[in-house]
Amino acid sequence: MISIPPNVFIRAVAVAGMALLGGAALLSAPQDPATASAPRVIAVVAKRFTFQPSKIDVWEGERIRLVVSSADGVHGVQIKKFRVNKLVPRGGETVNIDFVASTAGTYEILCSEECGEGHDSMSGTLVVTAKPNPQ
Ligand SMILES: [Cu+2]
Repeated sequence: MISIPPNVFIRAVAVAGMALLGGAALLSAPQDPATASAPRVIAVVAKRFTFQPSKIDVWEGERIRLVVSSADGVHGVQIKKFRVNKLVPRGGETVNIDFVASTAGTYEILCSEECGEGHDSMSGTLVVTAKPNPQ
């Protein structure tokens, strides 16, 4: 029978343990911010009877997060093409609206909550521009 000196055994366990820790650290390493697909965050304020900004420009395929708050009463944000329809409460609390601008085009941003006399004319514009082909 081969006997292993205790100090060698301990050293082997320590090395194996560090290798495991190293592997785990690699797996949980944060993504490079340049390649992470974080959404583009756009703050929008809804107020009688406009959205500000009234025109939002994004690229086709971009992940978008609208962070919407109301400057007065309850409003709604609707972009039919991207199945967006969310209430924005009174009081300034923000609502996150996440979607992917998957198709190029010009789309209406509508208020989906009856908010007063100018409600029917309360709209904004989302312009989704196709990315130029890389040559
Ligand atoms: Cu409205």
